[in-house]
Amino acid sequence: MSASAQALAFQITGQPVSCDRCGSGHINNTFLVTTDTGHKYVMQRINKYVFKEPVKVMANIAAVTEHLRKKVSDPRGALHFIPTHDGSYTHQDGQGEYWRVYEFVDGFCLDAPESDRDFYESALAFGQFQALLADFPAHTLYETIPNFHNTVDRYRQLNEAIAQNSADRAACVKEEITCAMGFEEMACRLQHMLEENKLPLRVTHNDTKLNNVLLDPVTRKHLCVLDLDTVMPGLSVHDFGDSIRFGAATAAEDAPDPSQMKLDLSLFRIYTQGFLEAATGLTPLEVEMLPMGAFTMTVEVGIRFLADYLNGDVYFKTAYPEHNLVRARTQLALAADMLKNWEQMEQTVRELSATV
Ligand code: GN1
Ligand code: MG
Repeated sequence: MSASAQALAFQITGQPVSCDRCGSGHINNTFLVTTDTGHKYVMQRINKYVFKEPVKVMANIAAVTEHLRKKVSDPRGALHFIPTHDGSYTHQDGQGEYWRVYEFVDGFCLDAPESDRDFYESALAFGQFQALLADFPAHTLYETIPNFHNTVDRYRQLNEAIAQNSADRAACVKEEITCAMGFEEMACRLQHMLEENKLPLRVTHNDTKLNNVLLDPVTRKHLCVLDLDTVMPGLSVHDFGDSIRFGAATAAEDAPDPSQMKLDLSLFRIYTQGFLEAATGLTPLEVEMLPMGAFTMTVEVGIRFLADYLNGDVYFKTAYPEHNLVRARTQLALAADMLKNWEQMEQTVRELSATV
């Protein structure tokens, strides 16, 4: 059955007249559905390989968006999911695939900041997201991907992928493996601090890429954050860090030449400013660990791309055979550049936290 036919399972207004692929996520398939009454919806097929329990993913999202909706003054400030005719937030089709639909909001997402202001807006969006959810009962959320940002476990998975070598690629990535192992001790420090209760568990987004922020087409101010699949208890410094990894970089996540990939310290400063302004209530240690969050998220996704390459590209969508390897190299290059700029990152955080 066509994608457009799936929309009929939901309580949408009108009959679908078009259903076009959109979005740039690495996991789900996204469509824009327009109906004969002019209503527009975003419909997504949830990736079952990644999300083993889509119904729990949607239970988390429904609870979180409901909480946000009560707090935001602009209705565009929280996604509005449409139930099926049976009153569920997921529809399972004849092939066993899971679908969901939310109200389209006119806005745009960026893969790279076009101005300092855009990036600052994304910092406000993710900082505010965390602040608005500070009083959400974190224990009621399902852990939809266990150990999602447990970097120690991500290294375990990398070692497993190396040992299994199921795609017979390990011999070609020795250099990348050595580089990744060199970062291990430092990249695992935050996880140890969490286990020692030095950092608080909060409700976090966990996938804070710039392209997961919707900006207003007229004012370019942030409207809301998208891609709520991984909203779970987590570390604030991880949310900060993933935004830096993706947005405060001089090249795209999958730039083919890793030598082009550096940390942009000026964008680092702008994001830090916005995040500290909006994510109120961070502890002094959380603030101090912000640079570590950036390094950790960069290494972590680097080793995830590397492990997926070794496993034969089963997790992330890829556009060509070496795509995951290219991504891994570029992320490891960014992590190395962060180490070169460590003192400046720490200095920036110290300076801005004293004034915000
Ligand atoms: C995936 O869905 P998307 O593209 O926003 C991934 C993130 C990675 C990111 C790397 C559920 O995010 O964890 O950081 O790719 N999401 C999941 O670009 O694994
Ligand atoms: Mg996304």
